[in-house]
Amino acid sequence: MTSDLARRAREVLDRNRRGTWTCPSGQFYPHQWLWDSCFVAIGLARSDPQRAAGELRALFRGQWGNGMLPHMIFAEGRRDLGTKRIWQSRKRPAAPREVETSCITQPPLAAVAAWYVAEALPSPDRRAFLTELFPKLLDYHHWLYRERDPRQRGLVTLIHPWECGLDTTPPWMRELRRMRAPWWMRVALRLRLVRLVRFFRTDTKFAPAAERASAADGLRMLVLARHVKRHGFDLARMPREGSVLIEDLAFNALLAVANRSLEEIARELDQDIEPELDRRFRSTKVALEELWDEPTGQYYSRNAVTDELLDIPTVATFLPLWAGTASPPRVTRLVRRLQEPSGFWPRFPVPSVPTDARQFDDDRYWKGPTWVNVNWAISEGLRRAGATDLADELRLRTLDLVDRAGTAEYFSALDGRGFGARDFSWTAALTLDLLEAPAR
Ligand code: 2M8
Repeated sequence: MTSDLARRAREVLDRNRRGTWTCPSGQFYPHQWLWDSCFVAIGLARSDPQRAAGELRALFRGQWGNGMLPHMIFAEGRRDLGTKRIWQSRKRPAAPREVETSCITQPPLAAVAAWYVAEALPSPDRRAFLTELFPKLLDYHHWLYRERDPRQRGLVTLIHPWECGLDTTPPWMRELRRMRAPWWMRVALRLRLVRLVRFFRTDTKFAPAAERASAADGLRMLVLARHVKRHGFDLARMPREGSVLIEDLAFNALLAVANRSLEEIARELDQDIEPELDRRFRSTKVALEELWDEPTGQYYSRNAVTDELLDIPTVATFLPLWAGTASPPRVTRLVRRLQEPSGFWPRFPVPSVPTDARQFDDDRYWKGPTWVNVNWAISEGLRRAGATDLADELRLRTLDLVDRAGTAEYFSALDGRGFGARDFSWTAALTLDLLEAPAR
């Protein structure tokens, strides 16, 4: 399987290459996405470190004057009926002039990817690359803490589910359903007119609607995007009532990992992280553990307004393993939970929602299917927690899944069928990393 799988993965990445950057999928996702490009860079780091470095440099074309890295940079000259119109970034003073971007962010993996790539670069290039990226990465982390953790709780608050990467994950969708919808949306939902939204969507032209975000979830996300826009995409201006403000588990766990990468980069460059930022980094490690729920033995996201834990189980519960913040008893419980066949360890683990949960949906986007990027992150976490055998088992099972079903966007956890895009870049890129992992 190995050499053929690697060849197929490389072909996908070559087909999706757009000059210096790589789109997630030629058909479905023609633009540049933040965490997708980070995974592409990680996957390419060892086989093509120069392209991987270019992929990350291209992300900083979109960096805003205030430090934010946007979740999307739009490809030049692509007709885009839907999303570009929502943002209109050029109307924002802090947005870059040369490219159009979205006005929200996505999981902050840029420092993580930069460190993976740097480790693969020959030493003179490595230093130049890190010297160039370090101040930009610092600006981004400063923005995250300044703008998104104004109360200094240690956790960054997200203002839209598109920021969390696990877009339609059940806890977020439950919070969205609680939001008061405008009258026209209530009418549309009642009369089931939301199905009309499908006419304006491109994804359902390429994949069965059952595999994508439901029309109702999609409409609620658009309504929330308009709400966020009315408040300048600015957390400080957003009303506590009527907004959906979440201290997201996956995002903050990945932030803790990224903070550690930034510390590694600083050490490599003989630089210091200034004390104020360093204090914020430490506060995140502590605050992450406040998201643990002892009775159920899981981590959850938290509503930033009510302080309620959003107690629907999802795969995000395993990401703190990579952050390295969990105590040994918590690690033991998580590792045991991960291996339950009727929950997170069916035939093709790890489902985005456990198979025994009411919310589990075999083929729908982030509501059940297995995703390669999450498996990859969990396997990094297991390795860090010392569970190397299980990490390796997950690695092999993930490779087997891609070998059977191809480089799909996501897969059935029950029977391994591929769903969504078939030429998906992070599946291809991380397959390369998983194939090479024993050498690390
Ligand atoms: C999905 O999100 C975009 C919006 O950002 C979409 O639904 O169109 C998510 O899976 C997200 O995590 C991913 O980065 C993006 C591109 O692959 O697609």
